[in-house]
Amino acid sequence: MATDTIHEVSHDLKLKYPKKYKVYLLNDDYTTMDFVIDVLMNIFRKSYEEAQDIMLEVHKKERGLCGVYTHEIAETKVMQVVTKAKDNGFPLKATMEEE
Ligand code: NFA
Repeated sequence: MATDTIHEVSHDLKLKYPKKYKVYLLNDDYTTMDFVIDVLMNIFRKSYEEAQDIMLEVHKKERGLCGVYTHEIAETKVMQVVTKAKDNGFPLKATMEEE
């Protein structure tokens, strides 16, 4: 019966929204401002203007929000930051926390 079918479907399909995670860049004394802007544009897909604003926020306030992502994407962004920073000899770090 059609109504049974609809009932079954609505009972079985428990849609859960994935948790979201905020990714922050952390300030340090050694990473250059230009490199942080490069990271924000190429890993976090920000415009030059947005990247400049976020970089300055990190520089002045010790951390700045770069984006909000699902767990797997947030983890990947954090890894990409550390890898790119290490490759270029900078100690730049990123963190993630549940929204
Ligand atoms: N504080 C760094 C400097 O003065 C710049 C920086 C900004 C580093 C944002 C890390 C994050 N060279």
